[in-house]
Amino acid sequence: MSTSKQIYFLSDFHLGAPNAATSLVREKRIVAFLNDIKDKAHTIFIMGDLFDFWFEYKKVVPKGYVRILGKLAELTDSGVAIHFFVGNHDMWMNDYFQKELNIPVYYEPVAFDFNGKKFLLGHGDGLGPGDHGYKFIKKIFRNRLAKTLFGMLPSRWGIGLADYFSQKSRAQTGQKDEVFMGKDKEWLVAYCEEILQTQQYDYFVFGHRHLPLHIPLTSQSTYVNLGDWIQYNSYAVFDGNDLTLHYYNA
Ligand SMILES: [Mn+2]
Repeated sequence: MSTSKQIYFLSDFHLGAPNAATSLVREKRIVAFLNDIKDKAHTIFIMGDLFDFWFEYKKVVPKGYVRILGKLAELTDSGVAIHFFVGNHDMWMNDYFQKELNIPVYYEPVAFDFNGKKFLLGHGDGLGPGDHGYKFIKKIFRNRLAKTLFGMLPSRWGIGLADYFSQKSRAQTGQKDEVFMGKDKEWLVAYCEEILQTQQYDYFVFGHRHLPLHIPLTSQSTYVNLGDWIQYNSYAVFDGNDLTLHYYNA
């Protein structure tokens, strides 16, 4: 890897929420950011919740989002590698990103090695202790039959239903201020510390928390949370040696 080319990490755009007009402003900001980094980026990781809701029917994808999809296509066409981890809001991805955008899609945390540093990457939902209610729901949503049945609904109902639940979960999508609970109470810290018992990683990078965090776990290991693009416009950059948090100011 050339050290002049950087690796970028960002997550939690929640495009579509809370409404088309507000989402479009955010989408344009993210596209402007991607445009800014396109010559500096070797690889870009989008770490989940790109969409507030996404469902791919057999022959049809949801309307909208053409600016960001076009920008992602432009970047991969020009040789920037882009990887996507599904979040809890867009776990119902199929092969559209792979086939149309040449972007691999991951459904679970994955280990990567960059310039000799070990990374564990994931969206971050359902990891660590507790949160049993969500873990149960995640099992249902990840169930193939549930996805197939949802896909059999006319898209007008399916997307309508999704919009309804999206409205209900609006409180989850950035309307409330996330606060740091302290290192002992952050469940992703607990998850990282458990992994470190058996395996060394230099960096753990997750989204989902909607709060930018850069937390040293040991002298050799750091947990970074990417924040979001609703409130923070935050992202992380690996320059070949260090992973740092930044805030985009258009
Ligand atoms: Mn999210």
